[in-house]
Amino acid sequence: MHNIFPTNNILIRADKEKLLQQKGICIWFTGLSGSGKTTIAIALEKELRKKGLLTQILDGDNIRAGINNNLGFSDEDRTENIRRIAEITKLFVNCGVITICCFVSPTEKIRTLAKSIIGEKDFFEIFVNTPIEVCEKRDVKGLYAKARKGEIKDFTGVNAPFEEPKNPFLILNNEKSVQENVEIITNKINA
Ligand code: ADX
Repeated sequence: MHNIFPTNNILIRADKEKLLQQKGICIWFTGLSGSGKTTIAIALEKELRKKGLLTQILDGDNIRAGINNNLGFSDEDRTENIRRIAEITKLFVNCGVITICCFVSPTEKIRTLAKSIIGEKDFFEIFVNTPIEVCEKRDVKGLYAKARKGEIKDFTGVNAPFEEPKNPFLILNNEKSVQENVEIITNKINA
């Protein structure tokens, strides 16, 4: 970076957290498309709102429709997708916001990148461990059917890899209800 001088902490984070009376953290959901990341995130946001906590959801389809609309699903593009998202997340977290990220983020390398940008102590990785058979049966967006027909290449779980997280903060089971999973999360993060 030549001739670039980033300014840090225009107003310090602690001051913003005091104003909001909460701590900024990142809750990072990883899992297959259709695993339920966004559904759980929305229910979690509602629950945290009831407790007076300020949150922001960042979600794959929304981010890819906007700031990342020039990126596809090659390994390189997914890495750039997650890099930008992690930088955005860091801004929210430094503002004291509970930032709920819903991204397939299919590889250990990509998730490690996110964690290193956001900061290990603020990064809570939650694996939405819904088996591919269940995601494929749901197929809410019709993408699994397209991928099986060969109409989408590099589709995670079908013809692109998904590496299960090795040591996540939490693993969620799809046999539990959304509300039960929300309760597991709020208990674990002490919210
Ligand atoms: S990531 O791999 O780069 O983390 P991200 O979470 O942003 O993915 O986007 C995933 C969403 O994009 C999926 O929920 C799905 O709706 C859509 N999608 C379209 N093509 C693909 C693909 N080849 N692989 C995975 N998801 C895809």
